[in-house]
Amino acid sequence: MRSRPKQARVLIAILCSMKLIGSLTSPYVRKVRVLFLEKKLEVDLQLDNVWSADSKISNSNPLGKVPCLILDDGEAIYDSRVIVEYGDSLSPVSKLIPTENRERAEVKTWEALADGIMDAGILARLERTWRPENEQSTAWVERQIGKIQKALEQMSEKLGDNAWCHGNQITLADIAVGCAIGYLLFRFPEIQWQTQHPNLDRLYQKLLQRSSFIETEPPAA
Ligand SMILES: N[C@@H](CCC(=O)N[C@@H](CS)C(=O)NCC(=O)O)C(=O)O
Repeated sequence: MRSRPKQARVLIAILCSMKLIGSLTSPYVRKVRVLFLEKKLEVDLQLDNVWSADSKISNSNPLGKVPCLILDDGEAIYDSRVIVEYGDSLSPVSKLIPTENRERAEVKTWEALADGIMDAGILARLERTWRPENEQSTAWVERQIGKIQKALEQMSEKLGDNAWCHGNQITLADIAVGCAIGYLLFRFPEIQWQTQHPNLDRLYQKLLQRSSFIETEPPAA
């Protein structure tokens, strides 16, 4: 077998020892996992249920949140936006965040929009699942669902008839959008985004053909 150049061996050694703390249901974790799969970067997924009393996440991330990437020297990197930037910089394979400033800002704005859907969805879900029923606020849940609806409208408008969210190939923008709308299907099937925004569905169906999205589909709810 041909031996690999020294630089490549060092890189592989670094990459193989990375560990991603996360869950199979978190859309932020999915975003990171999809990006790593697209870039053909190896990372060990270490499952942690942040909602359980025996979660160890705060030993690595004082905020108690996943995803959290642990580097080979034990340094922890969070949150998902920082991890995807780091991941994209590790390998030239399939550049997912443009380097040019304006384009980069556009892709990161798509990501912020998608993350905003995840944030609002999680806040609404926690209100329904975490708080005792008599303390739950319908107005709070509706406020969050309103944000999701507005963000979906904006995504659909921005996507239009384009094949991808930004430029003419897959970027972090598509990955983040796919994870956000996939999360809605998983936790909020009552939100009818597929019929309201057929262009988002077209994008989602295309993403679902990719092994990165297939491998990271959340388990049945
Ligand atoms: N902005 C963070 C959000 C991460 C986040 O909220 N993760 C959820 C899981 S979906 C979590 O760990 N929540 C635990 C908590 O809030 O205590 C990111 O992008 O990584």
